[in-house]
Amino acid sequence: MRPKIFVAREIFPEVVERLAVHFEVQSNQADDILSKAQLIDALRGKQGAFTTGGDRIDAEVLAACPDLKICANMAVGYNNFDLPAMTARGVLATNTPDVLTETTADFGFALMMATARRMSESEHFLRAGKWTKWSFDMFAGSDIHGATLGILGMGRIGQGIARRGALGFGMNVIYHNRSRLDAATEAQCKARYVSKEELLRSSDHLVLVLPYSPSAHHAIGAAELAMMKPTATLVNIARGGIVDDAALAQALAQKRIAAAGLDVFEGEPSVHPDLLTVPNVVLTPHIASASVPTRLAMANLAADNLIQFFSTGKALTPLNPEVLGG
Ligand code: 8YV
Repeated sequence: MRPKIFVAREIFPEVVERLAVHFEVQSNQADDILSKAQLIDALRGKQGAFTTGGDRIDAEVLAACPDLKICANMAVGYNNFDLPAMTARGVLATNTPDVLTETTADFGFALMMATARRMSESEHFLRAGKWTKWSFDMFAGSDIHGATLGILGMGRIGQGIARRGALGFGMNVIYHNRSRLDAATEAQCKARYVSKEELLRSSDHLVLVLPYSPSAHHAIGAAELAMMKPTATLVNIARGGIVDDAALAQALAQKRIAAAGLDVFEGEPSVHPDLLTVPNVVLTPHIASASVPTRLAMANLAADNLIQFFSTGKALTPLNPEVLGG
């Protein structure tokens, strides 16, 4: 009998077709947002799950779905998984690293530029019919070239942003990370390791690319924002919850920092109402990895993990390989 899998959200039809060659597939192509009870109902009796970042797999779901052997996440981040609970139950978790690195770094850099050069704010002004004359300081922002780029979280995507800044725009790149990079990688990225405090105090443009974990919750709050330059910009392409959105909205309203660019939000898809009313913020709906080729590569990698696992007992990008045994 073919293994049964559930695809939790709508994905590319050709990827569902690929999966259907190997599995009995139930797919949420209607793209309904499932409650936990509905997710459990759909996963009961399934051996595999194709999930996305919004599908929470926790101890309760695992206990209710004892047949589940693998959850393949179509995302590099996996804070929707309770990984220790999955490991304890022998459920394999996989993610989609590497295939989205450059696309996401492109977007982080673009969001930083849009923020520094006030692109959203000025477009709204133009669309509202307010552009009646030239003026010397109309939407004058800050420069990217030659500025100090700070990166908090220096994994693959952080390194991609550092390379763009240093090699493409002559930026002075500093970073802070749980662990310092080796000298060769630092040299490749032309990045200098600094303390978190120095990063906050010295960055002209600070980009957040760290994974979410409880210890990263509100890593940027009122106290951290107060250390930043009043001319600085902040970009978050990592996860909602890393920034205290209420504190950020207040800092932006009071011009304690110049501007922010946010692709991720606490409690998304809800957005803190104060962020919707401050002008000096560029807001995008969690699309940093959203180029068509990259989203297809992510979906195919998640599918490949399911196919490999059920045909060979291995996976391409396991997060808890210890459950696979020898
Ligand atoms: C996804 C992401 O779009 O990969 C990640 O971690 O945040 C995005 O690329 C999102 O998680 C949906 O799965």
